[in-house]
Amino acid sequence: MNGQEGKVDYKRTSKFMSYILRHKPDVIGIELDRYGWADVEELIRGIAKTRMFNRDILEEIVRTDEKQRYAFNEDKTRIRASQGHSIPVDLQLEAIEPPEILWHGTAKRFEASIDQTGLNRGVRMYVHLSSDRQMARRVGERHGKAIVYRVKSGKMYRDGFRFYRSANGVWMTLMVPAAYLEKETEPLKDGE
Ligand code: HQG
Repeated sequence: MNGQEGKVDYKRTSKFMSYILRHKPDVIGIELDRYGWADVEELIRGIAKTRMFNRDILEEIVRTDEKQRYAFNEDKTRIRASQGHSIPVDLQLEAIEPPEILWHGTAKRFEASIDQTGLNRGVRMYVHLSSDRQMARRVGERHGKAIVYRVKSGKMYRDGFRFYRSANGVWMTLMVPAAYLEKETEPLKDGE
């Protein structure tokens, strides 16, 4: 394939892009710089080796992504993922004060472990938290039957933990000790 044939599967291509830009740029033989940026031309050439891909498709994916996962630099010669990395990159985010409460959705089967050791970042650079409880539930449902934790982020901040907010609005911190977690038991009300 030369990148011009076949039908475009936007969802799968976007997932592949996430994988490249967050975890494994070497699958298409490219490198990210220390800030997580990939060269747009290199990315296009690399992805087009195995599937229909070109600049228009890339721009469409970036523009329509429901979580705004990708960001171009100013002159659109470089692109990066706004969060979710396992590769250690410097997203040049400043530590800022979080809302008093943030949310984390996860799988019910992780509950016992989380209750013991708190939230760990696992393979990613940060634990990801949401300001939106429903969004947290959806994140949890990716892993199976979901459970949602209420994170006392304001208290954590006052106790010296650092928080960052990604370009697409995801809150991030290195870890959440169990003492700052409460289980969300109330059913969702309209508008929450
Ligand atoms: C869990 C998506 C056992 C943690 C989302 C999570 C997010 C523990 C899983 C972003 C644990 C890791 C990240 C402990 C944490 N014991 N399990 N002590 N501490 N865990 O996918 O937060 O759609 O790496 O609860 O929207 O689910 O890809 O993290 O369930 O922002 O753009 O270990 O990915 O964004 O799973 O998701 P993940 P996550 P995208």
